[in-house]
Amino acid sequence: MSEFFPNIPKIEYEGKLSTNPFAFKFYNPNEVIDGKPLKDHLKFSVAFWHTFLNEGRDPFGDPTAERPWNKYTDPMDKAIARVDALFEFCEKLGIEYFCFHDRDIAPEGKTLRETNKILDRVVEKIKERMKTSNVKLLWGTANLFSHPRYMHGAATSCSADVFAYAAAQVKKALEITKELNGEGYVFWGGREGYETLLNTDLKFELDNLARFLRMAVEYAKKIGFNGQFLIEPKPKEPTKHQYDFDVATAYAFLKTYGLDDYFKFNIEANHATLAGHTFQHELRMARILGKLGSIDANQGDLLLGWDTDQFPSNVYETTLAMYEVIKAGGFTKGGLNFDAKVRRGSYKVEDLFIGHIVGMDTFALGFKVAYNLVKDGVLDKFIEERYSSFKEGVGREIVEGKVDFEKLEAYILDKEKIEVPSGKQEYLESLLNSYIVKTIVELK
Ligand code: XUL
Ligand code: CO
Repeated sequence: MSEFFPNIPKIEYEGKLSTNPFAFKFYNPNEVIDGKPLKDHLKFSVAFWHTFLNEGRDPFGDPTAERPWNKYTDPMDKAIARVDALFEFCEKLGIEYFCFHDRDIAPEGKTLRETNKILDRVVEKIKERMKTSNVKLLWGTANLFSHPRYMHGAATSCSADVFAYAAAQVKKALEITKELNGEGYVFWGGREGYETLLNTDLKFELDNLARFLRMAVEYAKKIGFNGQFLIEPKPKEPTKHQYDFDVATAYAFLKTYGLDDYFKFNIEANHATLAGHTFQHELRMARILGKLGSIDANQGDLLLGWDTDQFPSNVYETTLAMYEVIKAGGFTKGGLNFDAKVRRGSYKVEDLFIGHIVGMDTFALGFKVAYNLVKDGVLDKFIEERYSSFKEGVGREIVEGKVDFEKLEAYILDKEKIEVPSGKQEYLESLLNSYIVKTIVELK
């Protein structure tokens, strides 16, 4: 079998003091924590589109990336080569999952029938490789945004033909996701949104989106696909306003249309910040709703207003993210998918490995810090104390529904001393820093 990355060794764990760019410093995949190897807590996944398709093109310049599969010129040969490269890449990094859009893995034909046939050939190839590998499918999805037909959206397009095309495309994508034993299926809004309300029937588009998702739920049931359906919120880009803006908006939509039982969320760090939230906020919202399904692991650049999809390197962020995941009970049919791409200037193949290594190390360390925070219960204790006035007296009566405005007025009207505890934000921030340091120092 041809080696696409002959100069890259199998990436091993060398420990926190290693300076080898091709080694893990914090990610020791088989280290058992809480009865489970670290790899199963984190469930890392490669995003096929960024690693095997992104070539460093931007609105101002041509592709920069050097990619070994580009030696193939025939689109089908290239598609098959990319599958071999994916398996070699994952195996060298010890990554056990990948995610893809239908259009990432295979070229399109003239009709959907032809396209589906081409897709089947690549799916066969993936199945073949899976037989002798630990690499599995985390989730599949359909690309309902690149082709010009989707200029006005897919399920929310003004064209019924486009709605039908998108439906048929998702039908096929569900079938192949099932065939490859995908743990989930993602709906990212793509172009489901609007540029201007001057030409948009907002109510009709939302109704159609709900109709579309209901058909997907029904078809999944019909074919016995048991994967988790995931909505991936994003507020803008490519459209000015995306309907799945953030967790709260998407949840209200699902509730309104009676679809909430069938979906969880796939939270992407950079999408959260575009929505004006922290990554932790979106994860927390999903967690308290019981809907934290999976994560698209990346980071944005807060100075830029678009989705830069950078590899995660910020331990503070990954600590807070993994805190939410642990509190949610960990991943079941979900994981950490690196929806991240190397910078245009990082054009060598080795940069693809380094990007993933830094992302994996950053999440492994974040997990370990978060695990210690949860184990010691320091934040829980603080928060419990902060709301302790609701445990007794009038606070308890409020919670138990035993008082109303009049009773509360009678209670407070003549009270001279009003109790208000300090929020101690600075103390908690220093505690978080201490936990990062303590965790690193105690690492073997
Ligand atoms: C776009 C994005 C997508 C989804 C899958 O911002 O994140 O790649 O993850 O369609
Ligand atoms: Co994403």
